[in-house]
Amino acid sequence: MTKSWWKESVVYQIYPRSFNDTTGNGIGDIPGIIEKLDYIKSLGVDVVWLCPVYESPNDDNGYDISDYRKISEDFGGQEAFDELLEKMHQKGLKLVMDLVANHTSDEHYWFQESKKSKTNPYRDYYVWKDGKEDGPPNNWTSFFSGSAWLHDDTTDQYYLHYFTKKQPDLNWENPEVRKEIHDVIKYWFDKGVDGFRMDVISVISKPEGLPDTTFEKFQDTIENDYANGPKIHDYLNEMNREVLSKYDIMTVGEGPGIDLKNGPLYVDESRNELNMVFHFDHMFIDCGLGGKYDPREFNLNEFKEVFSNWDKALKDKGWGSIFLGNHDFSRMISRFGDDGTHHNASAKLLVTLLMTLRGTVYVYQGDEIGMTNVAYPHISDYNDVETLNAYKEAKEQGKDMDAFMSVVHAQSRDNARTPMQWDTHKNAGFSDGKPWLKINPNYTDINVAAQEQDTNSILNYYREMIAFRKAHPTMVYGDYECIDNGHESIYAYLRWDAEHCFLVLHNFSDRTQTYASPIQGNGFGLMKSNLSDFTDQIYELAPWQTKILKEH
Ligand code: TEU
Repeated sequence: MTKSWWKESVVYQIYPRSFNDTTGNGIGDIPGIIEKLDYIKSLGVDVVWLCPVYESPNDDNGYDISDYRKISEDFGGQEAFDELLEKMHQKGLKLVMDLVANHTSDEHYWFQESKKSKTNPYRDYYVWKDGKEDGPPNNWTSFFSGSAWLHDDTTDQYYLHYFTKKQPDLNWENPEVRKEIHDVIKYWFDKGVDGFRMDVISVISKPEGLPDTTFEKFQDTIENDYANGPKIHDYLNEMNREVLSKYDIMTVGEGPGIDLKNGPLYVDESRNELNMVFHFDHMFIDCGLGGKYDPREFNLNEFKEVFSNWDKALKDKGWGSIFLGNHDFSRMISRFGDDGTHHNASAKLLVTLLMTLRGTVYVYQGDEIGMTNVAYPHISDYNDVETLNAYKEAKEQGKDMDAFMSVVHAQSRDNARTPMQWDTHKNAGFSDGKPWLKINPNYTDINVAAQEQDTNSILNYYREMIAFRKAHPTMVYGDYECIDNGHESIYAYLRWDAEHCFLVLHNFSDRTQTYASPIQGNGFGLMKSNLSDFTDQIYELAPWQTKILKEH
């Protein structure tokens, strides 16, 4: 296994709108990040992944870019960005940006030109098609509800949009488009940016002829028409050859449809495509076939299997990404932990899990203080376009809207987007003005300032666990094997290399559990736990207790 800085890194993800506002306009900004650099550094992380900060009309909060080379003035503009990059590098932090290249904003110059006429030089930058019998070219739906096509009167054709209608899909078949994107990547690398997280990269290649799809095909990653299209690997290979391979940077591709079968193809080192991918096998584990708004009960054994299977799939070729939350999902503690009675213990258990699995670890802002889901009473309090569209669709379908509201509470992306809770001052210290999204009312209990003062806090435990991972390369590169015989509440695994062997135990329940170790002898001693009042019984786990044992 080759060693790399990005394999050993812990990445901190910042959703800039919600991080820290220095101007009082209610929106977080880059100077706000600069102000918190010492805080970020104090966590012990190595890399910051910054969600989009480019010029954008913000139909999807920056994931609709109108100029790839311009930093939005809302966030402080280019000067602020240059200062951020310089100061981060001075502090030994790397900066990874978001590349949104499946689509642009409809306000991007390319699209403005493209829609003018069928002969415009930019026409083929996007996917335009004639409709069928007074309807769209095919039956595809957008990821954010409704048809994936919008009719445009000027030329009487439809354009494809996988996401909102203000996010037209680029036509990657067109070599000029690919060249444009390569140039954008080069532009930022030449400025010193240390990598890219590539938004929905799995869907950039569209199937030949754009045929109608079926629900059955949609459920299958191989047959799926949206993702892993016929030329995806050619495009990534070309991008790697033309740009990525020329820089010492990291890449992580994101997207629906990446699974155990095709995931390794993206990251196999001998194939020269990407370093890592984000798959969503564990992130949709509590969703039914209907997706995010079709809830299903969480099952710990299925969850464990996801981690075990992916570790196995990537161990000889490629590298994994370990994460439990981001700006698109509800808060990890509310989904996988206990955000009530066992808030402190379960937040610590989850970070112990993150820091003891093989792969590059990603921590989402606010998780380091155990920020939780929010439950706004009114749909008008929500901002996220995915939530609002799903609500509208459910209403049109005559669903029980009270029941639907509780799914919104559990699943809305806004759960993860509520402003960062810095202290107990007005607006949790996030902004002097009216925040773009309401603050979670629990900020008086859960905030950075309080946790800085408390040696037993989640925040200080995150710091400890990040330092622990850094001090034990076995946690980064070592082998992994799950050894809990399918216990319904315990997740236990070994991590080992030639020198060391660790046994990690997690109790995902609010009852005391005893681990039946299949390993003979009593060779393990306790190294670390999230609870200080543990018993002498090494294999006994209090509710939400986690233990790291080391072989003598
Ligand atoms: O999300 C990709 C994606 O697949 C989403 O549809 C995701 O599955 C969904 O939000 C989960 O409910 C990326 C970005 O991370 C997201 O914020 C953007 O809205 C989306 O792409 C479009 O750019």
